[in-house]
Amino acid sequence: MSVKIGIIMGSQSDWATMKEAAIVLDELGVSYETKIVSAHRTPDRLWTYGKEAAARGLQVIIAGAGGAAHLPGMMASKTRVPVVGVPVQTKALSGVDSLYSIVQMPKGFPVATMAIGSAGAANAGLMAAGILALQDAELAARLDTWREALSASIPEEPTDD
Ligand code: RP5
Repeated sequence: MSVKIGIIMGSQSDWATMKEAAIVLDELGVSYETKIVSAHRTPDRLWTYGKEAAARGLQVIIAGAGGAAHLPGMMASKTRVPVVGVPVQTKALSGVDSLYSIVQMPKGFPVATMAIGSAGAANAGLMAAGILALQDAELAARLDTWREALSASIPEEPTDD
């Protein structure tokens, strides 16, 4: 069966953040592929990936990038496969640059933009799983269990430790 989720990122340096999406998908038993696809350094790779995405059976693309983070938006311009964008935190501008680069898409080419950094990457994994769960009852059950376990792990009262 073809892989349904692509996790792409602009650089090897993004993997420390983007692996949070992969960790969540591992926990949920969802397969995925991981690729470095840079809008600026490997534009031909971006174009080919976007051109082939739907025909290859991808159903969600999680795209993370930092700084002038054009990868998610450019990918959304090239494929109708839903793109979930992750703004990677940067040293110079703390990821606000990434966020603004990803979130302000023009009408017609949406990117579902997550929070800056690792929480955003983890949530991108959950968002992708939730989309697939619409057509996959077993995954839906695993996702419900995952969410219930997280809720159950939250104490009712704070402690000093
Ligand atoms: C972006 O530039 C990448 O997404 C990365 O977040 C940032 C820095 O890349 P490196 O210089 O670390 O390769 O394209």
